[in-house]
Amino acid sequence: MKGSRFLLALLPSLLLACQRQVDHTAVKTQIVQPARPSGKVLRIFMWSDYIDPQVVKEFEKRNGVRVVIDTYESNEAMLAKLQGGGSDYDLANPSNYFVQAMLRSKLLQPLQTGLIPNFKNVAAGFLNPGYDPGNVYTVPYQYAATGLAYNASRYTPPTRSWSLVFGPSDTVKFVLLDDPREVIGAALKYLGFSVNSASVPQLRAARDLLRKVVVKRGFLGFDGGPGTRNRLLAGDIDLGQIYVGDLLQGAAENKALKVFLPKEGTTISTDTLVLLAGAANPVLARKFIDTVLAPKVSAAISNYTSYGNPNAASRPYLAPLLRDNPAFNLPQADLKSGKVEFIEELPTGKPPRLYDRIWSELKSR
Ligand code: N2P
Repeated sequence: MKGSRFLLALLPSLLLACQRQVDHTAVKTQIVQPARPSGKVLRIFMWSDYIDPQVVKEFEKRNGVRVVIDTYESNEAMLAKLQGGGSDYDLANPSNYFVQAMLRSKLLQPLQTGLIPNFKNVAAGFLNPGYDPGNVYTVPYQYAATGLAYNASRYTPPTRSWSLVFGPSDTVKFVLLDDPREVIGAALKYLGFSVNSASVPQLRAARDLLRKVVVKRGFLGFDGGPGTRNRLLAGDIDLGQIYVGDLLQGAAENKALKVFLPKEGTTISTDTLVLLAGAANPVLARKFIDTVLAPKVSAAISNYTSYGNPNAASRPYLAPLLRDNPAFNLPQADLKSGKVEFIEELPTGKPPRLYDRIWSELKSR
């Protein structure tokens, strides 16, 4: 997407959606005969809990290859590992706002979408995004907003606000995402600022707020999406900041898990698939991207993960939660208010350094 686009009109629907269970069985992918094994291994570095394992198995059988997927729970962890070398992945899965940083680090090679026939299925609103003009390096994979989740069997939030965690009260046990742009972004939103603020006074205000938050007795630390979901399921915490899809995966298991988008607004991001510069198997990697962009496969993935699907051709195969809910369809006309705001890359220089300093300080407490 170019610039910030927003979802205010979609909030009520998403709130409703967040209370519903996902039908993981709605779309079945086709079972295929195994091809002769080629000995090839496709290595993918991906956000955790972000693909239907059945899709991976079928790709392996159809192509006679092995697929190895290693996972991460933040863009920072992904980039640090790839910058550190020593990994031999073909594909990675950065969020929109990390694509340019990967390019600057010379980690990417052009995808050549002309070699990926199913690229034609990408919905118009996700084509030619500001973070990758012309889709030279990325295809959109899935997207999600971030919310506050709770286990209704042990806690009823008195308000649908970030004040539950950022306000002065210290009566609930909670965790925040182990993700600097999400945590600082949520604090900025709570204070009425943009999640992409590059204003030093605004960032200092967010820092001052977060300094008070991390010393609360109820603050039980930073965690990833799946970790937060599991702590909610186990009843270890009352509340957790979480990527909505990760929570909805838990809601399919336990109806007491609920999530809402706080009234002050929140973040959203698109996660992409990129071909790494050092890919050993670029042809197979493109084939994998082509497969996940096939309408039924793309739908099967999102039906399994409960994340937003940017594939126009998959819509007929999406589970009702994803197909009929405008929160997962991003109508362009509704993307304007700024309440739910796409995280974007920060301008280079002082603001990113301030984000880094705030995050190091918070994590060292
Ligand atoms: C998957 C989390 C992906 C959302 N577990 C992060 N943008």
